[in-house]
Amino acid sequence: MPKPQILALGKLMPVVTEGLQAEFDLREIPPDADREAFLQSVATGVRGLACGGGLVDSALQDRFPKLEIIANFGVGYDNVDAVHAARLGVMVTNTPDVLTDEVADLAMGLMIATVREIASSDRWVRAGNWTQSPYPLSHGTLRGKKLGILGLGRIGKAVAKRAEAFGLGISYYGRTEKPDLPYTYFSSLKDIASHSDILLSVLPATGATHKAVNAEILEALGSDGTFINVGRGSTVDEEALVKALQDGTIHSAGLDVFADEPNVPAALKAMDNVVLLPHIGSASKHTRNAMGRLQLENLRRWFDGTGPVTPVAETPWPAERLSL
Ligand code: 8YV
Repeated sequence: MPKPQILALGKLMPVVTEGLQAEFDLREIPPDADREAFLQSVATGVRGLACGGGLVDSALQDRFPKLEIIANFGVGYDNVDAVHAARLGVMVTNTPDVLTDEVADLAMGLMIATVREIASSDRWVRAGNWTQSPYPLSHGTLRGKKLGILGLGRIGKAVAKRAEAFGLGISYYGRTEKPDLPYTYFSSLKDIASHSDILLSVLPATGATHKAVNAEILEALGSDGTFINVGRGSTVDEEALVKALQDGTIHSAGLDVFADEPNVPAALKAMDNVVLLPHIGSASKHTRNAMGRLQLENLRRWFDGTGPVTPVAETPWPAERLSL
């Protein structure tokens, strides 16, 4: 039996490439090749896509008549049109759980770095300012503060658990209330923003969350408020965020994700009350390797017939397809 043909899209972790080379007929777009011509040449044979980034929209999916599975690297799969895949009967998998704690750790670090001005203090020392005078007292503190978490999924819960240990009052916003959890629920984004000192977003990118954090929400957060984002950049109106930071509508922000990565607005780079990270929530060797192993395992298990480990909600397994 010929090995199933898998097409690599974007950059894969070495652990994934090595596994795919050993166990599958792996096709990679040569760096100097004409992408279109290459895709055309493999289109009729491809049964699986291993995605390390890039859009897998309906048009791309339609090019592969034998496509069975799209194995995405990352818990977020907004780059994949999973509804279209479901209609085609194509399985979509992601890499949840293995990155939860890593991202939650980073969220806490980013929050503390922003509120206690760690990055700007570091710049202060390097610039030689300490020999002239002590660093000014930080405007913010976590002591006695209220944290509002947008999106209490796996990562949001892991953030909440850590924040409890820091003594923060915790509330959350999401589609549904989770009565088994000891945190205050808000069904309105504006209400949780008014209630919170720090608003921390783990929201995924969906039609419903697009630019959900807008001027009105930032205004509700208020002039002492801090906004932290480790979810997706598209969930924030970035122009409104820049303006809110510039005119003091909110106090500070810590951002790991942006609307147009890797491009970060110059206005944000110019501000000292903003901590900017290059989307590194899950980016340790340990965790990225674990994500890679899970991506590979999804492909293995699909093709050996035992079923994917982590199918996304739109393509449940084993089960009936969602009726779309
Ligand atoms: C990754 C992420 O950086 O898992 C996600 O959804 O945002 C990150 O862990 C990204 O998917 C890698 O391309």
